[in-house]
Amino acid sequence: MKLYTYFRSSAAFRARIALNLKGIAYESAAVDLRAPTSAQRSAQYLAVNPEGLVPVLVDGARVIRQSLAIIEYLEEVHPAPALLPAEPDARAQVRALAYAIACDIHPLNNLRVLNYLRAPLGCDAAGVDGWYAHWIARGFAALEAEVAATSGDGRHMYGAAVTLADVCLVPQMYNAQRMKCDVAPYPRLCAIAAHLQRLPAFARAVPEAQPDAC
Ligand SMILES: N[C@@H](CCC(=O)N[C@@H](CS)C(=O)NCC(=O)O)C(=O)O
Repeated sequence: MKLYTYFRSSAAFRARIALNLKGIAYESAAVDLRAPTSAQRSAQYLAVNPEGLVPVLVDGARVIRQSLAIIEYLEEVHPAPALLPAEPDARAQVRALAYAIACDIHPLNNLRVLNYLRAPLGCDAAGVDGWYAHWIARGFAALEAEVAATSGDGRHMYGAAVTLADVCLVPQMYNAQRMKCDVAPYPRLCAIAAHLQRLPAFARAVPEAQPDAC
C-alpha cells in the first residue's frame, strides 16, 4: 500500500496509526503542504485527490481519500485487531467520539482555514491562535465529559481497548500541544493520550518519526 502523507498532518497521522496497529507495511509518498511548495495544490496531486488534502491511500488499483474512509477500509480488509467494537451501540459510541474530533474540531483548525483567516480575512497571529484554541477548548471540554462515561480504564476513549476514537484523539492532542493550547482542563484526555502515545503503533506514527519530517 502507498500512503500520501505529510508528517504534520493529523489526518495522515490517523491513517499511519491505523496502518501500524494493523501491522500493514506501506510506502510513504510525502506531500509538502507548506507554502511556497503547497504540493497539495499541484496538478499532479490534484489528479490523485481533487480535494487537495492528505491522506490518500493507494491499494493496488484502489485510491481512497478521507482518513476515516481509509481507516474503515483497512478495518474491512484487515479486521484484526479491530478498531471498532462488535456490538452496534458500542460501534456507534466509538464513531461518535471519533467524529467529534474528525468532523467537529479538526476541520475548523485545518491549514486552509487558518490561512483563510490570515488572508483574506486579515486576522493577526493572536487572532488565529485564539481561533485555534477556542475550537480545541469547545471540543475537548465535551470529550472530557463524555469519556468520563465511555472510558473503561482511563487509558482509552471507549472501553479498555484501542479504538478508532483513540486513533483520532492522539493526533488532535499532539496538535493542540504543538499549538500551545492549555490542555490542563482535560486530565482524562491527557491521561488517555499519554498512555496511547507510548504504544509502538502510535509512537512510530508521530510527525517527528516520519521520513519527510524536517
Ligand atoms: N476530512 C479529511 C481532512 C484532511 C485534511 O484536512 N488534511 C489536511 C492536513 S491535516 C490537509 O491536507 N490540508 C491541506 C490544506 O489545508 O491545504 C480527512 O479526514 O482525511
